[in-house]
Amino acid sequence: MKTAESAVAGDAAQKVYVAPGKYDEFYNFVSGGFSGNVTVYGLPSGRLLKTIPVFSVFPENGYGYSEETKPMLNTTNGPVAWDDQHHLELSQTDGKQDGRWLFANANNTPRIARIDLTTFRTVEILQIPNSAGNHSSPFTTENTEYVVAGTRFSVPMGDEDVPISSFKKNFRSTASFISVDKSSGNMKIAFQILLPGMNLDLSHAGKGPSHDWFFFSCYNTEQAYTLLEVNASQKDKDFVVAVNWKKAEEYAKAGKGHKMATAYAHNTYDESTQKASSVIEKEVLVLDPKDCPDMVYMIPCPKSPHGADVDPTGEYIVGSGKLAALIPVFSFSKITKAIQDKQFEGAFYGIPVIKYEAALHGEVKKPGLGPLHTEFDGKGNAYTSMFLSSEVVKWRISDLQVLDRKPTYYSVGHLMIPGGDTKNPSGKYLVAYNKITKDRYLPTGPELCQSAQLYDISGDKMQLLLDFPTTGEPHYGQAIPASMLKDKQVKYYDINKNHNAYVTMGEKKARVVRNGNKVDVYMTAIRSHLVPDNIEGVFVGDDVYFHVTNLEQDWDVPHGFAVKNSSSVDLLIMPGETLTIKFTPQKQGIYPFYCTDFCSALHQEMSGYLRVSPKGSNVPLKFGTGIVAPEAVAKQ
Ligand code: K7E
Ligand code: CUA
Repeated sequence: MKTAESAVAGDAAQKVYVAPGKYDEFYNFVSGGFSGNVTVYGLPSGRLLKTIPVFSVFPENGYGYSEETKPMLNTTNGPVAWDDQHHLELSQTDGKQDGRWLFANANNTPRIARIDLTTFRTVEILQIPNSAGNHSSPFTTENTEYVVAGTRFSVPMGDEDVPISSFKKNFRSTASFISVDKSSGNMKIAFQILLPGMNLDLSHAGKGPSHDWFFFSCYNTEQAYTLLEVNASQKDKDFVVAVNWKKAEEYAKAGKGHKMATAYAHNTYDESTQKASSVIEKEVLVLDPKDCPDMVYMIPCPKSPHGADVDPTGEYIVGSGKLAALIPVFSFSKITKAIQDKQFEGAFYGIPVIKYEAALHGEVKKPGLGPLHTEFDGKGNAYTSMFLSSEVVKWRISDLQVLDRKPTYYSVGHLMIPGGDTKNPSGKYLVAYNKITKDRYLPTGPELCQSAQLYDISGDKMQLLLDFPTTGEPHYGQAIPASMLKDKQVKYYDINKNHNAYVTMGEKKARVVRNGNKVDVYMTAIRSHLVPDNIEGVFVGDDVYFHVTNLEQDWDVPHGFAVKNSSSVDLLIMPGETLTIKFTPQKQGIYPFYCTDFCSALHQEMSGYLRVSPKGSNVPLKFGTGIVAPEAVAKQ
């Protein structure tokens, strides 16, 4: 009998065992789905190393609560402190991972984030206008020239007020090409390509011979706007949309686009001031395929495709119709030839549709049910997730033969091979990110844990090694050899380069300053005390800002800070860094504050008192460490 247990062979435990004190071989970045954040695991152990807050506030370190980080979550609709995070992509140089940045998408309020891999911090978030459901993102071109973001929901351009039933006339999808500055990494929307009303889905850039191209899958070319379950599943084929981004670039330079007034937030984190700022951009350049011949082509793809994956050579493009009983594989050289020979079967909204047979390398027959996503091992094989039949299917690209299949537990979404979407995959491990775990873990009430599964793919047959729980729904992941990141980590911030406006350079400079009803507390933290630790002369209704500078200059010595009854949770301040928390006391009383990170033997002593007096009382402003500092002066 083939049970889940017997699927695990005897040496699995050895293969995932990382002895105490030893490092894992890979960092695995996993999308957090509806948690909005990104988590980092070690492979092969599956040990959770870190949560990187991106699109959701994170009480553990005050992300989104501290005054410094609040602007990161700003949008044109004000602060949006949650999102649905699906896909990740590591930056690339020459089609290979370069270990500089990780890009992440927000689905619900369309945004793209950039995470710095020397600090594991979110350093930039760019909102995407003319988009809704930013699912088809963030995918990078071979040299990270662009990160691309496509619309899931078509919407009227410019948020026009129109009837929903005017979908065909008024609704459009867009593919945004976001340029990434080579040295700073700063993102900018270079242009948006206007596409017909339909739903764009997962996509990938070409590589090698197909370097200039980008391939998006799309569904709902029926253009349904209600009961999509039925109405968007009518046609036998939807499309892979092939965009020549080099041409698009030329058209943009030649002034073929039109500038459209819009609004979107661009948030950046400045390492030297340690402060995020948010700017509202007002314009975007839109390219219409009507004005730009040879820029966009459609390739018919069976049954509501959910992905387009490009193999390491750049020659093969795998479509995955989630309702299809086969996997179509397109050939880039055939696509190029079909375009030259004008082998078209018609047009969709004026965009030429290449004949299916003319673009096709071949079909993988009877691979399984519900093919979703494909990754590659760099040895000529592809691995496709089968959602409905809950399995991973390994097949050979050259002759399209199925070589192996292994069950997943259960309903696998994406697969991930480290570098599996680059020119240079490491064909050692494969991770399946699953949707359902029912009987796999100890039950935890109605909400069961989310999960990933690790397979060894180094041999002819795949071997299941490990189940490990994840945080939030794991959609996609990326993994990179640990050796590419571990020695580049920032250990602490140089206090002499701290240009935060509220930095306190040493305990002698610690002070409290009143301006009207605003009180700025310039506080320092070092093992094991806070200065000042006694503060009086603060009144009910004052806006008290605690600017806490961690004076340590050593790795792994953060200090925390929290004050009783503050709604702004916690701060976790790295060595050399300043963070600010706002507290508006509502009642008179004594408010203890303390360090929340166990930093030394005398951590429990790292605390102090704030006295809050009734509004209008005449308690003078005083602060210090147990004494009233003589220089305490209230600036009125
Ligand atoms: Cu298939 Cu959002 Cu990538 Cu999940 S998506 S599985
Ligand atoms: Cu500082 Cu505990």
